[in-house]
Order: sequence, then C-alpha cells, then structure tokens
Amino acid sequence: MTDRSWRAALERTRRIALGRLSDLFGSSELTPVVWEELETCLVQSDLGAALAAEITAATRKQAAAEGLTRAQGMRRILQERLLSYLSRPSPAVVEVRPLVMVFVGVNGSGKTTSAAKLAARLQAEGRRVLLAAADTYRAAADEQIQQWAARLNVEVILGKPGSDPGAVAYDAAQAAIARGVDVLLVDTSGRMHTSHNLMAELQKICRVTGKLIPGAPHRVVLVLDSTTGQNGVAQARAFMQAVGVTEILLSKLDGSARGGVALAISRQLGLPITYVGLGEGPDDLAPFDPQAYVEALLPPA
Ligand SMILES: Nc1nc2c(ncn2[C@@H]2O[C@H](COP(=O)(O)OP(=O)(O)OP(=O)(O)O)[C@@H](O)[C@H]2O)c(=O)[nH]1
Ligand SMILES: [Mg+2]
Repeated sequence: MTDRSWRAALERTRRIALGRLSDLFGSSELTPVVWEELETCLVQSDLGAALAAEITAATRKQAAAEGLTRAQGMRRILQERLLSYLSRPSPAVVEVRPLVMVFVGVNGSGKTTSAAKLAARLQAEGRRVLLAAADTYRAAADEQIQQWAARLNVEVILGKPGSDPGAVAYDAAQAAIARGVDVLLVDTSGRMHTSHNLMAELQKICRVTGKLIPGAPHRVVLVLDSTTGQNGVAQARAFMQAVGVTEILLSKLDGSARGGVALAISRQLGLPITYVGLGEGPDDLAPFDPQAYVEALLPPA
C-alpha cells in the first residue's frame, strides 16, 4: 500500500469535506474566523460535532503556545493532533493455533469480501487459512463466498442455506483443528444492528468455537462501512455490547466522503482500526496506517 493509493482512496473526503482547509492553511492570519471554519470543515468530514470542537480547541491552543500568528504551521499541528487519536495499540498477537477471527457487521458492510481478502493475504504470507461460511441467512451467501474462495484459492467450509450458523462454526472449528490450519476466518450474516436474532446468533457462533478451541474467538472484527459515517459509531456500540469486538475493519474508504469517521471511531470507541478496505478488488485490503491516513486526509498546505 503506497502513500499514493491512500491519497487516491481519501480523495473524496479530502476534496469534498476538507477541501476548504487548503484555503485556511493558506490564509495569512489566524483570525477567529479561521478557527470557526476549521471546525465546520471537520464536522463535514464526519468527525462528529464534539470531536470537531475538541480538535479545533486543541489546535488553537497549540498554535498559541507556539506563538503562531500565521496559518502556515496549522497543518502540522492539526496533523499531529489527528494522529494522537489514532495511536491505539493493536490487539495483542495471540500465538495459538488455530487462531479464530469472527467477522461481524450490519448487512452489506463488507464482511464477506473483507474476510476473503484477508484470508488470501494471510495465505500469501505463508499461513494456512480456512474460511467458514456461517452466513446461512441470505440464500446467495454460499455462492458468493464460494466464488471468492475459488478466485483466491482459499478453502471454505459451507453450511446449507437456512441451517444453524452455530453448527457451521462448529464444523469449521473441527476442520480447522483436524487440518492444522493457522487461522480460521468466520464470515457471519448481516442484519440491522438492532436485530436481537442476529446478536443471539453471533453470541452462539462465538460460544461454539470457544468450546472447541480455548480462548476462541481470539479476534472479533467489526466491519464498518465508512460511507455510513457517524451512524457507524452507533452500530459499533451495539456489536460491542453483544460480542467482544476487538477491532474495526473500515471498509469502502475509497469513494467515501466521510473518511474522517475513522477518527471518530478511534476516539469514541477506543477500538483499534486494524484494516481498511480500499476497493472491491482482491488486493484492496490494507493494514491501517495512521500516518499515511492522516497525511492523505489533509489537503496540502
Ligand atoms: N468500493 C468498495 N466496495 C467494497 C469494499 N468492501 C466491500 N465492498 C462491496 O460492498 C458490497 C457488499 O460487500 P459484502 O462483502 O457482500 O458485504 P457483507 O457484509 O458480507 O453483506 P451481507 O452478507 O449481505 O451482510 C459488495 O458489492 C462489495 O464488493 C471496499 O473496500 N470498497
Ligand atoms: Mg456477506
């Protein structure tokens, strides 16, 4: 993942939501109007009003402390501030085999695509992986994951449509042990985050894998569609309450004008963002890189 691809993915956020910032960075004096406009820009990039106010106040204070009178140094101060919200420690590396990762999220957020992409990525790094298709809710789900698995040359355990997703997770965990795989990636079905059935189903999937594999699931990855912006934070809270989410995978960062939501998520939920989806292709999944993200988010001075 190059700096250029980060810039390409965040183009819309940078241009549409934060475009005005380049004028601000270029303004000669740091007047109260400049600070007001900074705050407005930040709100537009889906940071949320409270966080936008907090960042503006902190940037303003730092600018005063440094004796900055012109806006030129503002980009650097803002950049440092934004980065400070993103430096959350990643989940501890668990040295167990098989490591179980469960993918959760509302319908259409990008779970299946992301699980398949990550499986391929891990496999390319030399790890043995297995996919579990524990989405038996949607009739075509089987076919979709099978297509991905074939395309990426990853093995998959399927359940019958309408069967118990807990049973699929159980079979997959058994297969993972028997085959000695390193990582089992469990895809789950999506529904609204307010669905009780979904949450009960996810809890069962987690319980069932934990019966066969100590400590499983070791990672619960919440897949959030970055185009949903602030609503993603509400979704995240619902999943966090039901299952022990360990991290966020922020999908569809490409094409979103709400890319600033990554900051709101980190700040408000205290969860690390571990991966981002930057397109629909098999290679369009990258480890989250806070430095590259912030650099690509802000327009040039
Ligand atoms: N542009 C872009 N599209 C993505 C990305 N990730 C997923 N998609 C697309 O989003 C759509 C939904 O992705 P899925 O992986 O099927 O989502 P899901 O969460 O498994 O959906 P359900 O199983 O129905 O809940 C598909 O058309 C994907 O190609 C991404 O990072 N960028
Ligand atoms: Mg799916």
